[in-house]
Amino acid sequence: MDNCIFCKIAAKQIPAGVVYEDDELLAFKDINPAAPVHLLIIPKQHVATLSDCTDAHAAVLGKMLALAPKLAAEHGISVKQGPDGQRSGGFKTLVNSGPDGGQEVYHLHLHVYGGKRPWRGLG
Ligand code: D5M
Repeated sequence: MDNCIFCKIAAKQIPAGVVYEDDELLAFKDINPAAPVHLLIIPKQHVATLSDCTDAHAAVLGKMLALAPKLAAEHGISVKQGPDGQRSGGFKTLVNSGPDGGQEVYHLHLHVYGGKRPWRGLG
């Protein structure tokens, strides 16, 4: 899509810190990280917002969510569980949708945040 910054990243027209790529998805480092690890997972095919998604997008949405724990593992932010059952580590996933949802870039993206807290502006 013309003038979509994430389409341009997907098309390699502008640089990004790409951490994963396949036929359908791209993941890259957020340019303005709010946490020590802050990644964005996007579909290569343009869809502006989660509100535009239909049942036809269910597979790619599932792939986006399924990629998050794989990237989390690669970046050292998986949920870990000790022998006593105590969990540590972990990450947050977030999709901002529309103005009231805080969306700034209108190409669907899944944020993945993790690392030592506090994180900027995130609960
Ligand atoms: O978040 C949009 C996110 O996109 C925001 O955290 C900054 C990030 N961003 C914007 N431009 C770039 C480029 N060029 N590379 C990497 N990251 C970028 P939202 O959910 O729409 O509020």
